[in-house]
Amino acid sequence: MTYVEEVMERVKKFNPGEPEFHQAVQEVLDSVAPAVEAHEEEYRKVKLLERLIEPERSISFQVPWVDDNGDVQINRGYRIQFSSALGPYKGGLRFHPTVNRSIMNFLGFEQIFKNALTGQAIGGAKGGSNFDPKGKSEREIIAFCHSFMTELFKYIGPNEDVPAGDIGVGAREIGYLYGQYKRITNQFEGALTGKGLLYGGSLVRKEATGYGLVYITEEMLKAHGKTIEGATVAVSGSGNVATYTVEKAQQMGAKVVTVSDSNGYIYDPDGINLDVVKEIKELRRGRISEYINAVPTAQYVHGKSVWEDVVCDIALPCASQNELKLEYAEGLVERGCYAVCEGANMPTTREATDFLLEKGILFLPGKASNAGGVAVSALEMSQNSMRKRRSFEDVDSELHEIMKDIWEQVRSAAADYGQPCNYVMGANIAGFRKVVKAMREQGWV
Ligand code: NDP
Ligand code: 2IT
Repeated sequence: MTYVEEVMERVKKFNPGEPEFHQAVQEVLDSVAPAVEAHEEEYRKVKLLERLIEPERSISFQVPWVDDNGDVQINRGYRIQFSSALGPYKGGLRFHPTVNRSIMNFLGFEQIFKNALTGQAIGGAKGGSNFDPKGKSEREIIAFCHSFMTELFKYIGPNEDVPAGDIGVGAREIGYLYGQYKRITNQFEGALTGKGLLYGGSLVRKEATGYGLVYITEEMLKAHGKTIEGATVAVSGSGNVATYTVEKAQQMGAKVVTVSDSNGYIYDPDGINLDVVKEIKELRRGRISEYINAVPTAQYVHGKSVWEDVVCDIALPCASQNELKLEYAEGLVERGCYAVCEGANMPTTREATDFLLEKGILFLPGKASNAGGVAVSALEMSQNSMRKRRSFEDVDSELHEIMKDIWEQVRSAAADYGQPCNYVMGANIAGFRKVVKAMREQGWV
């Protein structure tokens, strides 16, 4: 067995029943195998891969809270502090009923390499809870967030671990979490990012993941003699990442024809009206099906994924893991799609990814293409440390530069290993090389 195969066996043995975690590790290990081979003796000796696949610290805790009926509810909270090789642990919090150890481990593991690509000094982490914010009252959300932080505060801090948002956690939840952190610690400091603008949040953080996705998509397209201007783009999801992906794609001249949620999708042949989406999702916290009340010429398709029928040039999956399956990828390619760039984390299954690469579809993996969010989180951390506030234009232009730089790292690492169009390999190797170099320079601790 090769070293990579041995370590994959180990992941499965010590983390049984964690398919998403296995999937994320398998993809990284397959990509970095050639880079590992060249240094196999050294890496085996320092147990490099065994260490990378084991979180430095993994915390799970009870989150009791009282619902509006006066009944006590209980959820499980997590914080997986995966790697501090490059800086304080950094990564989002997800509140969604599907959250379990596998989802947390996969997200925390991916975050190590994504954060490395940003060039910012941030380690990798993830956290969250199986709490379902849907249908909860404002008071219940506050009660949950306060209880969650009452335990989490012990493990975080501006130089230790800095959580942010993810699915089900936006500026509202970060505000409630931050309020409780401040009460318990008596410190007004940058222990969370994605905060409100009045108390230490950064301009552009809200937009960063979506904007960054479109910036790097354009870099990749340019390198292949194409542009997003005039292209028909399909987006899935209608949350934070999807919304600001649509916004930037439209600003850059694309026609975006879809948005979705877990119930169904909207197809608007005239191009998505983003004011309507924001009104439904950000102001009213409604469902995307309501779009057709405001835009009767659009279509709402219930119970189906965007990827089942849409005709597009460019696909930007921005909802959740494994949403873009092989059969959908086959259909997309048949209907003329030539680029897929991931806004969500691991939205494309392994089979679909392999198929798209085989077909020569331009494919950017999430750990490169959605890194703009965490990159601006790091800029928020530095503004908090300096007690400084940067303008929208200033942060946006740095985000743009970071995404161009990520593209360059991904492109050149892929080329270095003789697979010039395999950006999955490029992203994994480029991130891996940085983490390994930092570990070596710190004496492999
Ligand atoms: P939001 O909670 O704002 O939005 C999530 C969207 O995805 C909603 O439209 C939701 O629909 C849909 N969705 C969630 N789970 C599923 C599912 N299992 N099946 C179908 N649709 C689903 O989250 P974000 O926009 O922040 O996150 C979206 C993705 O982007 C996630 O993969 C996240 O990890 C990733 N990401 C987020 C970053 C950030 O800065 N926020 C940064 C980098 C990556 P519904 O309302 O019906 O649940
Ligand atoms: O997946 C991600 O990169 C995020 N959810 C953002 C993490 C962050 O710390 O801003």
